[in-house]
Amino acid sequence: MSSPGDYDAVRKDIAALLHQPEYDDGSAGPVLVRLAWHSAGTYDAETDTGGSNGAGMRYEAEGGDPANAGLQHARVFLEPLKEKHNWITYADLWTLAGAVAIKEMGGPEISWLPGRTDYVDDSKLPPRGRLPDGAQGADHLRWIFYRMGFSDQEIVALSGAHNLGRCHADRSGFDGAWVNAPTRFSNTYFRLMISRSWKEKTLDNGVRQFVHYDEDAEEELMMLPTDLALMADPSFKHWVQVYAKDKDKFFEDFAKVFTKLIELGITRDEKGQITNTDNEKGGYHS
Ligand code: CCH
Repeated sequence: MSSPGDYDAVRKDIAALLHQPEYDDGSAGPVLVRLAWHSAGTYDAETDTGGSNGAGMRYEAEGGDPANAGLQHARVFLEPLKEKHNWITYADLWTLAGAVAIKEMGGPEISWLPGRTDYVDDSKLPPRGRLPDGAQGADHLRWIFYRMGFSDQEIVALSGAHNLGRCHADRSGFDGAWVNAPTRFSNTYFRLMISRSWKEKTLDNGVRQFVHYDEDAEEELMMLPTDLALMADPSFKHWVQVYAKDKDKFFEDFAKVFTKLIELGITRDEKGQITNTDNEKGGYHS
């Protein structure tokens, strides 16, 4: 147990749980970052639905979306922390875990504010299909990310998270990691995108992705069709080039845009208190 509001105690425990020698590349970090992103990336600005508030992924309607396959691993990693610090909401814990994981893996400091509730408003449950499909191209990326209010520059900066982790054939159907050191946050993803030649490959399961075999690497590296769409579109490509050259600029922009992502759908007063959650009206609690 910790005292309610002791987020530093939670941060410490998140940092300590990242080391998972038996899991993937030895770290829970990448899948925690993906959990934070998918919890928030359902937001729709026009209807003000979706977003990290509410932690709807605990329920089948959202958690069972095929786009969220595999994220139960992230939730299971965090469950002992939720028990220990039972005053924190899932919505805060998931977003904080992503922010702490990025920093612990060598990335920038992400500014994070608490206050999300686990209250789910049925009328605001996001429909499935709001998360991006890796098999698509630039138009799809714009359709998904403009809906949340992101610009082309922000789309590219956010995509840089693919410097972390890997695809799992039994989760998304895609397979492999984007970079050689997938638990170290860097701009390598952008550098490899530009400097290597990527060949189309159809996996045994029929899924199409792009691959490059690097002599220094133990395994073939990969890119999704959506990743390489960033190179095919002039406006996106500009930012890929900027971030490939300038790691500090990437870190700075990534930190800003990740904070924006985990704040989608949340309005705060000048003290930072969330003003648009209404626990009294309809819906249900966990
Ligand atoms: Fe992603 N991502 N992502 N992604 N993603 C996958 C894995 C990770 C897309 C598709 C996939 C973002 C944007 C996109 C992470 C962070 C972010 C996988 C493999 C697919 C497919 C899943 C599996 O098989 O386990 C597509 C399409 C987009 C479009 O833009 C954004 C934005 C972020 C965060 C800011 C991370 C981290 C992973 C690795 C997860 C792991 O388990 O290792």
